[in-house]
Parts: sequence; C-alpha cells; structure tokens
Amino acid sequence: MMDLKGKKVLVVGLGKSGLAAALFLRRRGAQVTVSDVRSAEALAKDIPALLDEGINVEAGGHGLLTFRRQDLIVVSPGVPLDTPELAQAQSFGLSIIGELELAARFLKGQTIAITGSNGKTTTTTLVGEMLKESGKPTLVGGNIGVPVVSLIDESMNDTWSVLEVSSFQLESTQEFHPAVSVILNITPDHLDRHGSFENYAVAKERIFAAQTGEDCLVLNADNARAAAAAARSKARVYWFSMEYPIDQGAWVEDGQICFRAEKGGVSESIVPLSAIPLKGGHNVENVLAAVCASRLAGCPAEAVRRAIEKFKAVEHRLEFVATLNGVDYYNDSKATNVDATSKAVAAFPGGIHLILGGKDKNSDYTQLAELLRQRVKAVYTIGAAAAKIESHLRGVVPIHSSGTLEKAVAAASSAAHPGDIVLLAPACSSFDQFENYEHRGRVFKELVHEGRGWKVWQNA
Ligand code: UMA
Repeated sequence: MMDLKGKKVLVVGLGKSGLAAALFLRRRGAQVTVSDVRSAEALAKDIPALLDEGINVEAGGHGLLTFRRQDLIVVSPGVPLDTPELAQAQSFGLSIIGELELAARFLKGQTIAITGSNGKTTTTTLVGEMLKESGKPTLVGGNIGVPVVSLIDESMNDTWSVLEVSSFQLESTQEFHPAVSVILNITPDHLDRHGSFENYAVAKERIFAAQTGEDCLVLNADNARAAAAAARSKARVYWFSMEYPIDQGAWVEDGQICFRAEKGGVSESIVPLSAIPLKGGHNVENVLAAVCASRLAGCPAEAVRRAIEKFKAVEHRLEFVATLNGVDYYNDSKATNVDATSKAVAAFPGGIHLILGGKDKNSDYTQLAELLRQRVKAVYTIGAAAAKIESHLRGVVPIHSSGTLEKAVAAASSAAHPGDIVLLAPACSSFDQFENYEHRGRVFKELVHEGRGWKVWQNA
C-alpha cells in the first residue's frame, strides 16, 4: 500500500471521481491540489468543502506549473491522457494514475470487475445482488456512478467489490487486479477519445493485464473482439454464449440458463429464460455473464437463481416508463452508442418511434439502417449529432428533425398509434443538451408523465 503522508498530489478534474479522490488523499495525509478547466463559479458547490479540508483548487484551466510540482497525479476518467499538461508531466517522469488505480491500491478484499461496450451497469448491479443474496459482504461501484475510492473505507478483507469499469478508467491502470474480470462485448464506442476501435479494445483488455493463473476471465464467445482477448490473458478463461453449449462457463439450452464450472464437469440448470424479468436478448447475455462471475466467486446456484428472479431493470436501461393511449414509452437513455441502440431496437418486434441524437462520438449511424428499416416507423433527431444522423439514415425511414427532446416526445407521441413504442435510445452521449445520460432520461420520463406530447394525438 502506498504511503501518501506529506506527498504532493494533484487531482485532475473535479467531478464525482476527482472530489472523492481529493478528499480521500487528504484524509490519508497528502497535500492535495485539484485542477479543473471549469470556472470557480461552475465549481462553486464543491469548493467550500475542499477549502475546509485544506485542499487547493485551481479553476478555469490547467496550469502547466501546477502539473510540475507534484509527487503524484491522479486523473479523473473523463480527462484524456493526451491532455497537453498531462503529456508534459509524463515527459518529466511524473507518476500519473487514474482514480481506479488509486482506489485499487487501497481497496481490501476481492474484486469482480466488469467492462464491455454495453450491459456493464445491468451486469454489475445483478452480480452485486447475487453476492448479497449469497450473504457475502458486497460493495458495488465504479463507472456505475460511485467512485471506487469512496468504497475503500467500507472494504474489509472478506469484502467482494463489484466494479463497473470503463475504458477511460482502465487506460490508466497499473496494478488493478480483479479476481474475476468480465468483458461483456467490445463494439465501437468512444472513438473520439481513443482514436480507433483497436485502441479502445486494447484499453478494455487492461482489465486482465495484472491477472495471473489464479484469477478468472469471463468472455463473450459470441462477440469476436471480446473473444479474441483470450489469447492474451494469463487467467483461467470462462465463456458465455447465447448460441452454443460451453465446456466451461454459461450458455442457453432448452430455454434454460446453464452453467458448468469445468470441462467435463456437471452441467447445472440455473434458471429458465422465462423467469428473467428483463426485456431483450442482450439482457440474457448479461445474465449469462453474471451467472459465470457469481458462481466463480462462490455464490450458490440457488442464491444466483433467486437474485435473477427478483431483479428489476436498472433505471435508464430499457426502462418501461408508461403506457399512454395504448403507446408504450421506454427510456434507454443509457444507449449512448450505436450498438446499444441496435440492442434496444431489437428488443421490440416493430412499430417503434425512435428518438436519436445528442453529442456524436465519431460514430457510424449507417450501421443502424437495416434494423431501422425492419422495425422503426420514424426517427426523431435531437441535439448536435442530428445533421450527421440524418445524412447517414436518409431514405431508410422517415426522419423528423425535432431539435429538442421535448419536441421529439411531442412529435413521436402524436404520430404513434396504439400498440406502437416510443423509444429514447439516442446512440449518442448527452453532454450537448443535458448534464449526463441520467438527466436526459429523467427529462424524458417527466415529459412522458406530463403527457405534453400525447395531448396532440388525443385531440386529433
Ligand atoms: N475536466 C478537466 N479537464 C479535462 C476534461 C475534464 O478538468 O480535460 C473536468 C470537467 O470540467 C469536470 C470533470 O473533469 O469537472 C469531470 O470528470 P469526469 O468526466 O471524469 O466525470 P466524473 O463526474 O468524475 O464521472 C466519472 C465518469 N465519467 C466519465 O467517464 C466521463 C462516470 O461515468 C462515473 O460514473 C464516475 O466517474 C464514477 O466512477 C459516466 C460515463 O459517461 C457515467 N462513463 C462513460 C460511459 O459509461 O460510456 C465511460
């Protein structure tokens, strides 16, 4: 464990991660400075607590000098490592780690880490429930919205920490060492930050970089790029598949989720598919992965089954909102990339009014064309990516340029007929019009509940 007493530590970025990291470092005796590009005014709500603790705050930009006089730099996940000040600090030989790596050095007990382009939050939450149902001391955090640093004080030697980890967090890991790692899938996302799909995939593979033959790696046999990781891992590899039986891992057979702990071992029937209370084939994949991870962590099959049966959809993940005038409204604000949107659309047979748009991540929306042609009645675009989406999908389905979520909900509601679906699954991040995807999802739900849109249809 590293000694922080008297060390000069700079925390870069004052969001959730930076705030938690700065306070943790201070409690451990470090001399802490936080630097953020936002103005002091924008950071006003957090500054008093930091000053009270004796933490310096640099607002309104990163100063090159601030980045020099440090023993350690801790970076928030949203700050790219090629930010000029960080690149310069690196060239001076300063030690730079992310919030996840900092936390990993202090967290007690064992870790199950879950990454993937989609399904991370649902799988992380479900694995957490399976461990709790098994009576194991459990903490859940990470990209799900709870900085890992904030779990340290609660962690004990027998704790299992279930962590959702993103490519942003993994990029700056060194010693992060999960007992069980899971890669759910790797499909294009965050190309604006990582530059290429391969760089993004390589960042995700850091999840098992420190694992040994004592550890387990769970991979999706049906996703080519995730499966390719097996060749580079030292851990024991377990697989899951929707398509065929697996020697060592989890699969679907005769309408049941099955698991086998080792090649040639007994096959266990865990739960029938009909008992999974979540929509969409992608959620079956999430359940398969969660079954593997929890069984490898020693959860009894019976507790795993109970946790699945009791599980509720996580907010903003294909969350059912309401039925109004025979139209079902679903909030999948967490569908922040093209693949997630495909999965959301594929969860319904047809009659979909799809709200797309937000901040583009250098994505290719033409990938959606075939599925949209089959299942979507109309697309309603919002936000900064609207023009690009429209040019990629022109001629595929009718497109309405709505601009805002409010107008999109109104237009979709007036066009929808009983039996149709209005689906927010935007394929983009939210930061152009909202604070984050949760905010976007909440606004969508409020608009639906207020019934602003459907009045127009009702009176027609
Ligand atoms: N900032 C700088 N300099 C920069 C860039 C940003 O100072 O060059 C500042 C911003 O002004 C802001 C702060 O950094 O004040 C934001 O830091 P952050 O983006 O790391 O946000 P946090 O609030 O710390 O949230 C992060 C994760 N955010 C990102 O990875 C972008 C959250 O994941 C995560 O829940 C949280 O830590 C706790 O672990 C969100 C996310 O969008 C949900 N994740 C991506 C995804 O799921 O696709 C990876």
